[in-house]
Amino acid sequence: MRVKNNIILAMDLMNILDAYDLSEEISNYINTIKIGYPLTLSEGLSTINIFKENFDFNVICDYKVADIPETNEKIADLTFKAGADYLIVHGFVGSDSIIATKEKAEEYEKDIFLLTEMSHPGAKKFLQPVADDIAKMGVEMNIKNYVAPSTRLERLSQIRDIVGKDSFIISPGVGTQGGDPKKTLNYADALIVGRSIYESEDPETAIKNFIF
Ligand code: 3DU
Repeated sequence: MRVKNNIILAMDLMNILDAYDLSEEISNYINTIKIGYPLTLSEGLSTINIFKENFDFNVICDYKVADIPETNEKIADLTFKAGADYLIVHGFVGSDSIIATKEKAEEYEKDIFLLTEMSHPGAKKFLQPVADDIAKMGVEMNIKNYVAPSTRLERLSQIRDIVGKDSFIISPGVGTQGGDPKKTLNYADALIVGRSIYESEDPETAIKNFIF
């Protein structure tokens, strides 16, 4: 995937009109957005196609899928059918659950991102101790795309070492959560940025702070 300016906008707005206006304002600077539960539960899966048709964005659906294989498969099917290019899947549920989403992605000629460690403080307790193993499992499964935190650069660096230089890492936590965008790009291929842009009075200027 080619991510323009190495920035993925986390579109965590609660209505499509605001999201559409923001997209118009900054579409010269980005070509990839991440949609999560806030927008999808507010406005439905059909929002995906609005961004595809009007802006030609790559759309990553951040549904942090974490269920049994049969349910994961249904979630993946609905998400890719709705037009998503990528689906973010939790790693801690194990390889069978991940395979279910990966195979479904392949049916649509799309792909998944494997979530290793999260960026918030609470992730240290349960997720951090197993994150290296999740990344190693991803490598064994031939997964190419990963999510890893910008808020703990030593962890991001370690995960990069495990998944290798040819894997694609996207990293949340820069800006509002405290991660340093420039240093993050020493290890990650693209930044995920939400509030620092969409809560700004001037999103266009805000986005420029993340372009190096
Ligand atoms: O903190 P921000 O507003 O820049 O948004 C970060 C986005 O990335 C947001 O959608 C959040 O749900 C997602 N995310 C993390 O912040 C941390 C993770 O480990 C995984 C996803």
